[in-house]
Amino acid sequence: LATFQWDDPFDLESQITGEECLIRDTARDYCQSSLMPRVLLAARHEKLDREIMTEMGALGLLGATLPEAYGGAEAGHVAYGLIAREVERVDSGYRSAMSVQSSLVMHPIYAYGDDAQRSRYLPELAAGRLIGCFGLTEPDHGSDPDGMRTRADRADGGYRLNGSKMWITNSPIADIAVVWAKLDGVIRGFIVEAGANGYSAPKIEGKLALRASVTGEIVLDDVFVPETALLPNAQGLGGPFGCLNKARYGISWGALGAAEFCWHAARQYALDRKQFGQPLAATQLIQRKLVEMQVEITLGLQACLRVGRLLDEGRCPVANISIVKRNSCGKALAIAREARDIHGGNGISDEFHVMRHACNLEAVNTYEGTHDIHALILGRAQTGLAAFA
Ligand code: TGC
Ligand code: FAD
Repeated sequence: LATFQWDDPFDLESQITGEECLIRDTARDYCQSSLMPRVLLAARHEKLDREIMTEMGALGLLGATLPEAYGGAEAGHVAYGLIAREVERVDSGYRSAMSVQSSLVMHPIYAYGDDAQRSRYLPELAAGRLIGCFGLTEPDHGSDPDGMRTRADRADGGYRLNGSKMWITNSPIADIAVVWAKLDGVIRGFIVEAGANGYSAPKIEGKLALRASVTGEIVLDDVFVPETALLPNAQGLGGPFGCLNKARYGISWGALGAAEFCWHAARQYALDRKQFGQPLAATQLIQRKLVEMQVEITLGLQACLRVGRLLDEGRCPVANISIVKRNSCGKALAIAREARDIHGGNGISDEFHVMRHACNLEAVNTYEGTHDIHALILGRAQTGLAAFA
């Protein structure tokens, strides 16, 4: 009889290739030895160490799917997902910093940029020597980015940008921003360097989630950018959404990494903690909670793997990404809350990490398309009827 492995019942391990396994192990070793020891104070004091980006860059964890010529590792989507899972097992904020850089900054420059833009920015971004951010959301336009007010007007030798972006991961520390703005009424992408006159990126203070990640605004006050700042190969909402597809997919793995941490921590706590003369883990209620975690994580990881393989084969409908982004985030959030409950009073202490994950996952469930927006995307894909408005 085959043995049952409680933390990998469907043997995910045997479904990934040797190369994927190596990339995963590199990410895991780094995250456990270097990120885990720092995260408690980083989250407590709302601080992202700048060096984390160069450390990740040195290990090939930034822009991992891009060609080696641009500093990437030419890894597949599954490998990228496995990296996100390991980083988010430590903290969703660290995964945010990594996935914005990879999927929302490097990907559009690679996919929509010209050779000069690729050569100028991608190797520096891959090394983590440059940090990027992605400005789509505005104060009055979150779920409906098509309504954006940020605009670009033609000027001598380039464009003038006016508008503002809100809730932008990395913006206060970013060297460049990929900003989406309407030019002649059509959404276009611009690479804006942070030193440009009229550009500022104030930090948003007081977050109760993703405290180890920096979030800010982008204010564009008549910012001049040269002709060469325009990404030539993206027009319309398909441009930013092409980037979101990549990031949402990575989040689907990442959120389950956070959930795995919470599940394992809850199991160990329940085995160690005795009440009424027995371990908490010996009670039916606790066992049921642990089993729900196991089942959702096991099924969820298989779904992520399947979507990753379809992406690698170039035959993944975008609705599939909504299925896994929505499922992973919703389930991970529920698991983190339950894990916090199993930890009793200790669960509210940052030293046990589970409440930090639960708070983070509140944000992860909201960004990159909220849980309900993904339901509406899927509802439209199933019925042909759009229920947004
Ligand atoms: P809709 O009519 O659906 O589409 C307009 C155009 O866009 C194309 N398109 C896509 N293309 C590629 N991939 C996708 N997933 C696409 N979805 C749509 C579509 O084909 C169409 O193209 P065309 O050429 O025909 O014009 O547009 P809509 O306005 O009805 O969209 C509604 C909705 C709800 C689907 C969409 O607006 C949406 O997804 N809203 C959520 C917004 C969102 O996800 N924002 C994320 C901001 S970035 C972020 O949160 C980063 S957090 C990072 C971190 O820290 O990790
Ligand atoms: P809203 O769109 O106002 O939604 C509020 C509520 O209404 C939600 O529950 C939503 O599901 C619901 N709702 C909206 N429309 C409908 C509808 N038609 N039917 C039913 N319910 C609806 N954006 C970027 O561009 N770049 C970033 O790097 C970035 N990083 C972020 C980091 C953090 C920490 C956070 C919190 C956000 C970040 N975002 C970023 C923004 C994020 O993508 C938006 O917050 C998200 O898309 C939701 O938009 P909103 O906050 O305006 O909420």
